[in-house]
Amino acid sequence: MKIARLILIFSLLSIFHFPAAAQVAIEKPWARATAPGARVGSGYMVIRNQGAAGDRLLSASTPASAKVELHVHINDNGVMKMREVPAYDVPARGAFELRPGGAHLMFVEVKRPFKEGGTVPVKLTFEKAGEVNTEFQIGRLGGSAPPAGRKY
Ligand SMILES: [Cu+2]
Repeated sequence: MKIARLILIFSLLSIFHFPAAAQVAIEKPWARATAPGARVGSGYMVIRNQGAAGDRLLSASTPASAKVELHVHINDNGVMKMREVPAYDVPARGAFELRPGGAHLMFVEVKRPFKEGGTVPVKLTFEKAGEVNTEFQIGRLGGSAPPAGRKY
């Protein structure tokens, strides 16, 4: 009886220790450098979901700006506009890509300019994977691709 109970406890523990965060991987997180006096910055990455269930990025935060919003670009009668969205859907065994001209993290009220070569620590909160901490590498001002020659 006692052994059976121990086995039960251990199997329950292994369920709770299942590393949910390992289901989501962040690839090439990077942000554009910001001009002196600029109040907003933007960040990009690829969110890869290795899990069998879809997940959602619900929010992001950083000590480097007052807040971080999830933005998309939409074509409004030929005019590209940014919109805040409540979440990004990351499909099961798929990916969601943030890139210049598309979805991006908007750093609002940056506390000091983002300098090329620096990093921005960002905490991402997913519906299923929970909190994932990552570091955005700062690339060129107005750059359109992740900074080259950097390790991620
Ligand atoms: Cu934006």
